[in-house]
Amino acid sequence: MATVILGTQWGDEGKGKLTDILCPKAQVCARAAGGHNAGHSIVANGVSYDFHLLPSGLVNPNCMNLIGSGVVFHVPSFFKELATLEEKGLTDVHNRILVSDRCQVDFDLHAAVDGLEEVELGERAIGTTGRGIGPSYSTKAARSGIRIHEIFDEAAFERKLRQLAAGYKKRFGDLLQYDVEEEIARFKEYRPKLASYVVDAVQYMRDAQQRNYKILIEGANALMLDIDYGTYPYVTSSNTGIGGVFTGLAINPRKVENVIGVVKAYTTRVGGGPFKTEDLGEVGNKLQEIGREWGVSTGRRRRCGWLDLVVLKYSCSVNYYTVLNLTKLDVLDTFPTLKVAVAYKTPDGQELDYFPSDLGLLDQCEVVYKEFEGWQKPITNAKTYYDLPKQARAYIEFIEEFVGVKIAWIGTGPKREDMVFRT
Ligand code: 2SA
Ligand code: GDP
Ligand code: MG
Repeated sequence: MATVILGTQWGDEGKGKLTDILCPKAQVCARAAGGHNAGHSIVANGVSYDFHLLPSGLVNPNCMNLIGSGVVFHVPSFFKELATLEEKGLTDVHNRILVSDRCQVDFDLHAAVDGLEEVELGERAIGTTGRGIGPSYSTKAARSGIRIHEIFDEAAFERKLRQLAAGYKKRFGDLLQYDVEEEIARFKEYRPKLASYVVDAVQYMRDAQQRNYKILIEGANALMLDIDYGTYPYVTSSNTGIGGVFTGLAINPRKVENVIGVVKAYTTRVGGGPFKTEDLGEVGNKLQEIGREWGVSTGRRRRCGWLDLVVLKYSCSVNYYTVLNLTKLDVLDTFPTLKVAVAYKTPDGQELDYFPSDLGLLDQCEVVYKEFEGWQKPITNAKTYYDLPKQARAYIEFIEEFVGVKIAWIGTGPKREDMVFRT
């Protein structure tokens, strides 16, 4: 059986923390999409761990971890991240991580191109993480990308990489600061080191499912950054929603019993693009400071604002979450009043209760808010649902009713223990 954990908003909802909490029940923790643009922070046993390319299941000593075929794989980040986790005291990490041989390789070439494409966009820049994610998925779709298994055919690998670099050189000329021969030399070192982690992930997943292993799939980024369903073009370049799970991992769809949507109790977004409830004043600053809203991979300040239930309802309509995890509710502890977006009003007065595909129309809309009384007391020590103040419960129950999906977990602090489970 499998459980999928997905971000419902623009990322950084706290997917890593829930993955860590559910891992003891799983034999395999897998990533299906994205790359080292993800940033998942976990606070466990007094230590804080950051994950980018690797699955968060590595914190759990009994869990095997798989990087699925839909991931774009940056080789130096893989080794660096494993070394950092070891320095922090995680043991046996090298024996608990496997990588699909069908993953596309994310080269430093792709990162150089990512930067140049952002410069070309000027004011309309996406605000990418600069990790080469867009160019890696572009070369994959253009069929000029290189997969992990190809690394091991040295001559063909070198020919393909030189060809890829030459193509980009034609487009960007001297603006492209990239030495393909240096990258080729680095791969001579990576090649033997990488071999032991690489598997045929289709076979691996089939065996795991035949053995009835419990599989936990850790989503990266979030639905509003999905290449098809997000705020295009201000998105990442993978399917971050439920679709990406099936293309990125050969999993039997009938085995997926839970799709958990992780929802931050307010909204954040890093990078450019529409964000209707963004608050550029006191509320936004307060959420940013109390919530410690900085990017885990790039250290960028996250934009902040109230919870947007139009977004959440739309996210439910694409991903069909079976339950939700509301996170960071404690960040709202000191606010006397809270607001949530319940509709968008068009210039002709029509109320939209759905998220429009047309960003031009979205831009013209005003947000319709509903206000709530704040609870104004700390909730971090709550152990059960009824330990939460009644105003917090009213907030939770309104969200649940609005989107029609049960909130089964409530995050009340960054630590593993800071989670209220509701039966
Ligand atoms: P990219 O680099 O091509 O995937 O960027 C495209 C857009 O996707 C956004 N994006 C993210 N948004 C939130 N969190 C992400 N991960 C890191 C984190 C980000 C960081 O957990 O904090 O450290 O800055 C992430 N990754 C990609 C990105 O901001 C662009 O809007
Ligand atoms: P992810 O990308 O969805 O895994 O989320 P990130 O790790 O990028 O960002 C979430 C941040 O909030 C991390 O620093 C977590 O430690 C922290 N966090 C997660 N859940 C909670 C919570 O319920 N309360 C508070 N205060 N922090 C939380
Ligand atoms: Mg994150």
